[in-house]
Amino acid sequence: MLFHLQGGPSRLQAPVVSGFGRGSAQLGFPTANLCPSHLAPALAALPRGVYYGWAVLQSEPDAPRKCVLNIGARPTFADGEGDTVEVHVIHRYQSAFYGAQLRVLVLGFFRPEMRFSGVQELVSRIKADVGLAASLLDAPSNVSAKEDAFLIDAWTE
Ligand code: RBF
Ligand code: MG
Repeated sequence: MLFHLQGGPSRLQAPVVSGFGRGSAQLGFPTANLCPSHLAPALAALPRGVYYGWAVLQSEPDAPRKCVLNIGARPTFADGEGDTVEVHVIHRYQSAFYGAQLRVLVLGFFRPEMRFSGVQELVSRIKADVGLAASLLDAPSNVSAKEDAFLIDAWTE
């Protein structure tokens, strides 16, 4: 189906590290930055771009949440220090979760990363990404992906 990853879902698990603090403050889309060194093999199969899937926090293992991800260098901003893996969980959390372990089942690719002419243009596009992810993840095949063993397996660190 359109948007689905060619070789099936990708599975990412890593601790959340601190980012630039910009996602939340400047864009209104907080992102959990995943520690890239934990992800090397999985990332090799994921070109830079925007993806969607399910995210589970170790502290709430029974609550998969819809998410969008950006993998890349954030070319809209000048301070790109190499690639990051940033997950925006579509849920209103009360606080940041640095240090937490996060699992992400990446189901599909939306678009390549782009350089926008300004923050407003980027924010509008992220809103569209989030809306698309929210509705695609209600499709039966994506809902059933919540049962993927990777998401429900016991957590060992
Ligand atoms: N940054 C870009 O420069 N170009 C993009 O196309 C882009 N797409 C994004 C899509 C989503 C769904 C999210 C959550 C982030 C995206 N970002 C993009 C990254 C954004 O610039 C970053 O989250 C903030 O700068 C905080 O590091
Ligand atoms: Mg972030």
